Amino acid sequence: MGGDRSQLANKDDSSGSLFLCEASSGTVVRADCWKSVDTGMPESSVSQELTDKILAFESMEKEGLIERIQLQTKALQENSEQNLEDVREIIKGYRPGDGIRSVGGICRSGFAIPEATTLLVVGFAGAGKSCLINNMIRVVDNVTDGFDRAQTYVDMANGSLFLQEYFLSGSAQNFCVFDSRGFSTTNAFEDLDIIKKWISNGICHGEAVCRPSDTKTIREALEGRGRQGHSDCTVRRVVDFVIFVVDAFTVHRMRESHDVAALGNLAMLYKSPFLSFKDDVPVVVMTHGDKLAPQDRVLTRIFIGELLGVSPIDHIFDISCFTERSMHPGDVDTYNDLVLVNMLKFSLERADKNLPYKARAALLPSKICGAMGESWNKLGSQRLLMIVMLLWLVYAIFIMVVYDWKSNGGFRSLGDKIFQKMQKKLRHAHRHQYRL
Ligand SMILES: Nc1nc2c(ncn2[C@@H]2O[C@H](COP(=O)(O)OP(=O)(O)OP(=O)(O)O)[C@@H](O)[C@H]2O)c(=O)[nH]1
Ligand SMILES: [Mg+2]
Repeated sequence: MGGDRSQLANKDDSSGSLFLCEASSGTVVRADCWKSVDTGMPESSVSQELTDKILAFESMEKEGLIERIQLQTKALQENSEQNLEDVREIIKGYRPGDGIRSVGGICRSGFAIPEATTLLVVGFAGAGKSCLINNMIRVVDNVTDGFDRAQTYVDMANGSLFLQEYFLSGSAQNFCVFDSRGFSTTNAFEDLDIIKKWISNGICHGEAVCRPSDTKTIREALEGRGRQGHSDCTVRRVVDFVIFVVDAFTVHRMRESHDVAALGNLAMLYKSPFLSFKDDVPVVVMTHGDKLAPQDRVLTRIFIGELLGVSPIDHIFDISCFTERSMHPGDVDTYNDLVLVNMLKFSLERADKNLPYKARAALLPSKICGAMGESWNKLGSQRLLMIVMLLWLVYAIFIMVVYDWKSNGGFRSLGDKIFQKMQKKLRHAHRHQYRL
């Protein structure tokens, strides 16, 4: 089903930069709109703005935020084991569309609910996307080995080159996560084009992700590694929500060295309108935090929030990924795993919130049901009680009438009466004829 959801746009985007497409949220979006958002300004003023942002961050009052992050951490650490179990159960029992609320006069049946909710994991090369997916499998399936299904790379020059779909077996086939090729730190425009294609056309397992600037070695790797299967036989899925992975250690270094070009690319990619669903921007997962001193880790989280324009407390999930193939009891960090499942729960809720509506014609039954639901809600409890009592009264009268009628012979006696009347009329007519 995922493949035929109506909002998948026409694959042909060769008409140039200005085209219209229906994003997964069902909204028509101009493909060139990020240009006015992020690159409308000359490059030098963008760099200046980022330098100013870094300087402003250095002198910014951060104590309040640091304290709130520490409080949040402390609250999550308390009873983390039980909470982890509870959220894990919620995720395992998740069904697509669970988070739908009736809005705009449309109830649940008016939404195009997918067979499986699709979460796309994106981020720079080496940020830890594949590793995060392995950790999702580990935590949701509650296993200590056999979770390293996505290939991770130590060497950033290598890396994932294909879109790969993963179902977390604990969640049956109700939602899947897609691993993707990492963004390049040098050519964000190519990545913006790739994002546009993923969101407009949908994504499918095994699809190669090529860039025009790919070197001969990478082209050969794409060809060689992709030899076994063709992505055109796999289901094309609409992206329902995006998880944006950011390497805290690299961002910390970029900030310290005032690497405005790389930071600018990061912000530009994050702010691509194609990654957002109406007003919901991608959830941010901050990885590699374990490589930083605790103070730097919190500061980097706040800085990423400033750079991307999101709350470091509610919108950035600080998850350090477990990087080995199997886990020993001493390695378990329930707090970290709780943050991970909370992030998944948040993503699934946002995905459901932004599910597109069905086509206009299919909406009528849902509108009727929505209107009925609304008028039902409008009725006060007293009025409702009166209606119920009235209905009972009507029902009681009906039963009494039927009982009375039945005890007088019901249909049979009525038939007899009609028959007798007809006989009488016939006899009368007969007599009248003879008299004449
Ligand atoms: N210390 C630490 N290492 C991590 C973390 N997350 C990932 N890594 C390591 O970082 C390296 C890159 O991780 P990957 O998951 O392959 O990164 P990726 O984003 O999938 O990279 P591409 O496939 O190239 O786009 C691997 O060696 C991981 O083990 C983390 O939170 N902490
Ligand atoms: Mg990868």
